[in-house]
Amino acid sequence: MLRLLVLHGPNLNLLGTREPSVYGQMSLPEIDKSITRRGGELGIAVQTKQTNIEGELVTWIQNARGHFDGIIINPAAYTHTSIAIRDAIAAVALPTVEVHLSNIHQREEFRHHSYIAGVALGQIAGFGPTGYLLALEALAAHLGARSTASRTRADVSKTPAAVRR
Ligand code: CA2
Repeated sequence: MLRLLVLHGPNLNLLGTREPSVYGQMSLPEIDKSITRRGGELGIAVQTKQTNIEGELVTWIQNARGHFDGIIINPAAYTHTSIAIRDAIAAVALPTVEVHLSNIHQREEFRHHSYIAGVALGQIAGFGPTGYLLALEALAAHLGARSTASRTRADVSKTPAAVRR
């Protein structure tokens, strides 16, 4: 069973209580429930966590190695400031999808740059909470394709060279 870690950054615990015109009406516990439910349908074990502290995100990313197959992260405002989170993602080398509820590229100039995008498998922005479900599907497809590829390589290497020719 695939294991994915879903991380939410600062202020996302306020979802559903303020700024519904930008971030929608769903609360974070509701979003987490829908991610976990979709994970169950896809055969993925999901763990979700939120923090307002940058270093905590760094530690959780570092500790993901060996416990998770991939990471989904909405680093919130740290997207635009955190070299530490970028370095942790690069160091842990787990496929990571960056998610934003809003379309950061249509918003203020300072939100257009992401320190995370360069080390992420991909970025999903502007689809609200559905973005997390799309990220689940994307990671499941990526990891499924990778394990099929490594199985195929293993099968090939077990086949005697004479048969392979
Ligand atoms: O669109 C996103 O998901 C963001 O990551 C959200 C961050 C923002 O700094 C990024 O540029 C884009 C802000 C999260 C704040 O969440 C709130 C939720 C409710 C009320 C106030 C803030």
